[in-house]
Amino acid sequence: MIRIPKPWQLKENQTTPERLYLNRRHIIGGLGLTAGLAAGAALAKTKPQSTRKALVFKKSGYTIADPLTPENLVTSYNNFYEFGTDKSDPAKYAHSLITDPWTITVEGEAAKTGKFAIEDLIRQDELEERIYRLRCVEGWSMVIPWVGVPLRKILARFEPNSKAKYVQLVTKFEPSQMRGTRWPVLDWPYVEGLRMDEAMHDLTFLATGLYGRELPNQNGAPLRLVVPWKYGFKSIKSIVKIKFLKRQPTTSWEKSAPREYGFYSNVNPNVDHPRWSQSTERVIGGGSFTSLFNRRETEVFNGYGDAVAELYRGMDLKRNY
Ligand SMILES: Nc1nc2c(c(=O)[nH]1)N[C@H]1C(S)=C(S)[C@@H](COP(=O)(O)O)O[C@H]1N2
Ligand SMILES: [Mo]
Repeated sequence: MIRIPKPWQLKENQTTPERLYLNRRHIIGGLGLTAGLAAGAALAKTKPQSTRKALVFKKSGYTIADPLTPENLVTSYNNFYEFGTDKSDPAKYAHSLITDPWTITVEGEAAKTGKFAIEDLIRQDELEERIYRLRCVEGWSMVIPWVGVPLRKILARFEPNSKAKYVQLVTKFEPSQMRGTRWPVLDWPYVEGLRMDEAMHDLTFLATGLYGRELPNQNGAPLRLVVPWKYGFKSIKSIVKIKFLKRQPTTSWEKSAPREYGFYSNVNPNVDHPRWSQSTERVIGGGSFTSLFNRRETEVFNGYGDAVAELYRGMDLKRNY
């Protein structure tokens, strides 16, 4: 599965030596910091790209045979509506989110509930890297080297009981730090959910970093979900609450447009969004030689059918979209 891209598959920005990258980041980061200091004390926690902490992690066998999306695109073309609905808004405004200290509240059908400091939940010696494609329902995708831990490892520590059939995850909601929440674009806070077997699946990942460093705020620092066989919006960012539930919870996108977004949201080229096709996707940052015009065919379950199709055996995936 591991594949080294051929030189003709690399764009200039992918071949830039790391040293030049760091310099460029340093310059961009420096400007960000100056603006931050001018804007006031709340921005003291600003994390310019160049100061993102390097993480120690083990490589894993989870990879895909496509070139990585350049880091500068992964961190500048985002969906994080709490900071605005434009793709460039999160990179501009998410620095105001204070990510340290960070507490996660665990509630519901489990033996161990309460408030936990992120440091106590995510142990640095457990970190691994996984290369997963993120496929947005809008019809674009990126290939990202995430760093984190499988969600199942974390959930198991709370000892969910037999009544726990679903997991709900909730994003931080702090209007003073999230300018986009001044508008009722979604019913804040952002909420998502998984069925217990989906949450406990080995592919389901909690990321604390990308490209070997801790997550930038715009990508969901300090902790975000990555469910590689589902549309990007399932991958909820900046998580502050985990709730074990008996019944299927509603999700932000279901609430905002129930005809367009369902609970399952599995990547499925055969089920169109009511307003557009889902059969192909635009590869952000170029993609490979074989994806002419930067487009590729969208795969059923984003390419993970062998691993996850059994979770949905007997279900009508046109109805359960
Ligand atoms: N809290 C929160 N999480 C979110 C979103 C959001 O608006 N708010 N957007 C989702 C969508 S639509 C996508 S495609 C991915 C984008 O992740 P990325 O910006 O790291 O690529 O985050 C998801 N998680
Ligand atoms: Mo998305």
